[in-house]
Amino acid sequence: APHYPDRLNCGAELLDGTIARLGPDRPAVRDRAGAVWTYGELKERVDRVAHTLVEDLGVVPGNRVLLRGPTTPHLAVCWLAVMKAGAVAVTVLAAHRARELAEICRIARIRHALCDARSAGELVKAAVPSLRMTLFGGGSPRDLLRLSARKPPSYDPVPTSADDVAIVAFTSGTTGRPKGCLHFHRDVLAVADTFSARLVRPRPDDVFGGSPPLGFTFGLGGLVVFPLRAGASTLLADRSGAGQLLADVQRQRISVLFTAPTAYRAMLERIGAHDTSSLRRCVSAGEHLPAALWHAWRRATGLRLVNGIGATEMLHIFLAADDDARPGTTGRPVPGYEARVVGDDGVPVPDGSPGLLAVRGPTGCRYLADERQTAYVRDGWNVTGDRYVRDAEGWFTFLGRADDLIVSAGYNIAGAEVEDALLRHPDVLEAAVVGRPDERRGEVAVAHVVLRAGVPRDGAAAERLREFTTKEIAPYKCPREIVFHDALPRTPNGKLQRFLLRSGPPP
Ligand code: 3SK
Repeated sequence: APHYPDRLNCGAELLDGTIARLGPDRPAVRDRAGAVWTYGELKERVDRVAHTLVEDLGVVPGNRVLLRGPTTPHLAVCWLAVMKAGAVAVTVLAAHRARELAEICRIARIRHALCDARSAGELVKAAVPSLRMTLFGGGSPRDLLRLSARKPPSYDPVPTSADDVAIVAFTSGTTGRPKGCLHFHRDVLAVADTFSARLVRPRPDDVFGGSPPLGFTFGLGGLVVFPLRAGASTLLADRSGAGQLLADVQRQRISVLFTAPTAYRAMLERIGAHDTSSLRRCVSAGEHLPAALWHAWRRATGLRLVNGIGATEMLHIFLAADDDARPGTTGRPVPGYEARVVGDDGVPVPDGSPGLLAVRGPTGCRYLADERQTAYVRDGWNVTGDRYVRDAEGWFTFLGRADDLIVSAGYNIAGAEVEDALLRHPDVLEAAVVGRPDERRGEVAVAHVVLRAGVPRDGAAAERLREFTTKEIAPYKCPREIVFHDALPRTPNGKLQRFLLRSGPPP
């Protein structure tokens, strides 16, 4: 695991530290319109904003500052300025609605917000008592970046302790009640110095890009922390689907891509018309990556997806596969982390037996004032709520979320396995399998399926899938019912909301 000095400011390390190593003239951030700021230019903007935060807005070290907006270089400037000022960034999603924002502000006791002018409406509606809101990105004379233009171009970063809180990352999981996860300055660098340095292996000439928003730590790491730590550049632009992602790869010559399996699958549908030859490393996380998709991406691009699983609680990816990937498995512990499979009692189970994934390493879960802490961290191990099996060679295979296990007539059915089988059928674009209470069997498996464009949603399609799955997996695992959807319900982070499929009528 990496070691850091007692005094450490991650914002200063990512900017001033990188400039000290590689100079100020390398490209740092880009936008879709073609603007490119060098490291020197980025640092100047960040330092001017840090002056404004402290001198005009009254931000003091330790204050929690809400950051909200679509992915832009300006949002990254605000995040870095908050870090350098020794305050705590609480980056939320542009997709969060007023009720969610009010709850996050209440839990994290937020008094300052920096908000992209386009995302201000819901924050105003949230009516958070005594919140001081400052806009950026709107082009108005009150825009934070304009207000900062007259400030000095250099700011001495607050000498935070390595163990001072740098960010509070909120997760709603897939069930609703938000939890704030505290991460220190050293944690922010640790995920760059473990997962990124060891598995992504970025170079200063890389161009990073991808879809996760900066309010999801997958995006904060992949699109801000990892590129800046490596002296590379990053495209910071709002996404709207696979076509845009492919166009960005082609136009901006993206070499390191971060996105989720759903987006890789959607990109494959239209990849033919695009030049993806700039791609060098493609990271997939956020949900299970089926083997068929790993192979399809390899056939289309010649590249092996770097698959991984992370958690907001752990800040980033802790289990991943390098070029020696065994498609269908998630991978092995990222160097610096340990992982094992445990029973409900926390005791490790033998290889080959299913159980709960437990991990420990340089980052870990610290919920902000939440009683769920004791369930997540047991004996120093973070129990992530994912069901896994480890084989004798140390490869970890995802079986589903712990609460997604379907128990039917005494048989355990892992939803992920049934989904993989469905996804191998050429008609299927997306699949989610959940349990439904059943008088005779306790539960039965119900498949929620999005068919590929042009495939009629009729009885014949359902029959084809039924026949196909009985050939692919044991009959007791096959879905008893197949429901077709236009799209599956997902959180703003792209996580499937299985509880909505379990509980209600089709979305
Ligand atoms: O796998 C995830 O869902 C995740 C969560 C937080 C940070 C990074 C990742 C990949």
